[in-house]
Parts: sequence; structure tokens; C-alpha cells
Amino acid sequence: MLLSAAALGAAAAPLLGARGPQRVQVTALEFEYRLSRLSVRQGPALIELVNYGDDEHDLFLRRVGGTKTWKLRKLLPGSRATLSVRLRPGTYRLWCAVADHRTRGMRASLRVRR
Ligand SMILES: [Cu+2]
Repeated sequence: MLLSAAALGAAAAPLLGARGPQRVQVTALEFEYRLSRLSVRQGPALIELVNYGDDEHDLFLRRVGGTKTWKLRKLLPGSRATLSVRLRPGTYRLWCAVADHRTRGMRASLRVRR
């Protein structure tokens, strides 16, 4: 019985590794970001920006302590776009860089686990 449980565990491990990229959906509204999840595993991730607002919005992403900033172009209302990134453990800040949207509330944090 113990043996078969161990065999199952061994068989399941490669499947877990092949789950593919983590996905996060960011909904943009005036003036906030709503994230489909606040934490993901490290590694490849797809971050989708969906503009449900009445204005144009974009998405900037940067790891706290990092030097690289990822950018998704400004989107028209009703449109969406996806950013493909490789995330390292830590905290990432997300914000809209259009006009003063960031200070008006269009910002969020995403935690990346090991
Ligand atoms: Cu905006």
C-alpha cells in the first residue's frame, strides 16, 4: 500500500512541473486595478490586461529592488493584451502610467512565491 502511494507520488511530480505559465488577469477601471490573484509561483507567467474602463489604460510591471520594467501598450476601452514574463520570487508592483492614474488608484502588488 505504501509502495503504491509512493509510485503515484513519483508519477504525479512531472505533471506538476508541466503545468505551464502562471496566469494573472488585471482588470483596469477608473481608477483601479483588479487582479484575478495576488500571488503566483515563480517562473513563466502570462499577465493579461483587460480594459473594462471608459478611458485608455496601460500596464507597467517592476519587481521591488529590480531594474527592469515591463510595459504593455495603452489599450482602448474594451480591448485586452497579454504580457509574457518570467517572474522571480519577491514582490512586483503594477501600475497604469497614463496621466495621473497611478496616484488615483491604478496600482497593485503581486507576490511571487518560490
Ligand atoms: Cu489608467
